[in-house]
Amino acid sequence: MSTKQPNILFIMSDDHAAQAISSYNKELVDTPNIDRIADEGMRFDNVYCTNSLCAPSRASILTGNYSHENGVRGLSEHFDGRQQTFPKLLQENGYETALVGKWHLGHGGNSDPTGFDYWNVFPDQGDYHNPVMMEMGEEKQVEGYATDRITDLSIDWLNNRNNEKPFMMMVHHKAPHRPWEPPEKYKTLFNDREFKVPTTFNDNYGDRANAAKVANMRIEDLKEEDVKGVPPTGLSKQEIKEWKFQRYIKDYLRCVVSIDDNVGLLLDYLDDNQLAQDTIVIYTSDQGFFLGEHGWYDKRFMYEESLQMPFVMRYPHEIKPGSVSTDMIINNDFAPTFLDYCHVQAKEKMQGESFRAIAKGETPDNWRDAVYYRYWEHLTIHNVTAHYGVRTDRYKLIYYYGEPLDVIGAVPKPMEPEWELFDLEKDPLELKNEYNNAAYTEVVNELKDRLVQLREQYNETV
Ligand SMILES: [Ca+2]
Repeated sequence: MSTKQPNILFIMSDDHAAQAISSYNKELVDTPNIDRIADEGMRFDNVYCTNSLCAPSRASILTGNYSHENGVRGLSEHFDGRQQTFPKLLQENGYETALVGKWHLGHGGNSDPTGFDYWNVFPDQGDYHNPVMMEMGEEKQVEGYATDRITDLSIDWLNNRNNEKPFMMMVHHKAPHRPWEPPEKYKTLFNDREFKVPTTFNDNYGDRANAAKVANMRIEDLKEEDVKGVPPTGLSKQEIKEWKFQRYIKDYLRCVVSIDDNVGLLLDYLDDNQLAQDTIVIYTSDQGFFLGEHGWYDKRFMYEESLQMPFVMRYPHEIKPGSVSTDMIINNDFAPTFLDYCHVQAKEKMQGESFRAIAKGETPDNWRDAVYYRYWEHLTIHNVTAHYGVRTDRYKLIYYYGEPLDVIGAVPKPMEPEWELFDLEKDPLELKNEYNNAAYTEVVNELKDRLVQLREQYNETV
């Protein structure tokens, strides 16, 4: 084990589904540079977001805590930077720290980034082309394509950092978030390719909760600005849906290819500056995303495509090249893990746990066997019903409680509560709700008990 404090290079994109990384799935797109991190380190196959939405996931990553603890339950709830975060703890313990790219946790008051010696972020979502950025609070327009410029700015900072200190840098891409605008050079990439639709593309939500039926994130409803054009005349409803899917997936993947190129530039930088050995490199995304599965785009649901975060990590001192972990990890675990690697103690206990031992291939005996999930933002933009649930290695139980509670922005329209149970071994695509199947009564009761335990463990009272 290395006793030296390592550097951390944390690269996170926005809405990048694991399905669109070739280390996870060879069918869609080649991402040789992201794959290189996995090949030279570990690929984590069961990393889960605890609230599948941009701002809440970012707040959990910084604090190591669930949304109700860090105060960011939905997109309209701003982060209070006075609370404990891992960048602040590292900064207080000798690290030089930086953040470039998407912040999305509010501005002004106590919401601007804290714990960073340097920050340069988009106001809110940011733009793909010639974005305005806030450098330490000062607005400046940056010429060019966001993904490229974020990388340039990150490399500039690395070149000018204090070489006496270890560094922790967060590189947060805006891509491949809606409206999926690729760089000029990739605008025609995949033009001659027809992508296969996912197996569940024509899901009719027949054997599921009402929540799936009423969600407003269907491929056929993508707007003209999303697919950058109107379908040719004379197409059937199904043909229009398939036409929109091709437009959507191609732009999404063009954005992904550009991210992968830029990941490569950062890896080259580490090599060229003899930093690769002592730097922990992570590539992840703030949550998963539907790429036509269940006929959807977007996220929010506790279903697999949205719940899973891609996560690959390289650290030559401790992680065996080409290793794979299937242990259940949550985004709350990132902060305690980084502190563990850097030999820094949190002042207040975080809800996540360090998975440093897992990365070494030594899973602790008492490692978690269930994950708790909570989506709070009831019926906002995509009409997804508020829910919470538990996932074990085989089952997933979801409770759509259907209340806005006091979440800022949530819609004050209660929905009839309902449950879903999926047997992931028999039904990995999550098409059949087994909640009312008598054969699963015992399973349901056990999972309900587990849900109560987890809610108590994490101090969730509503
Ligand atoms: Ca996101």
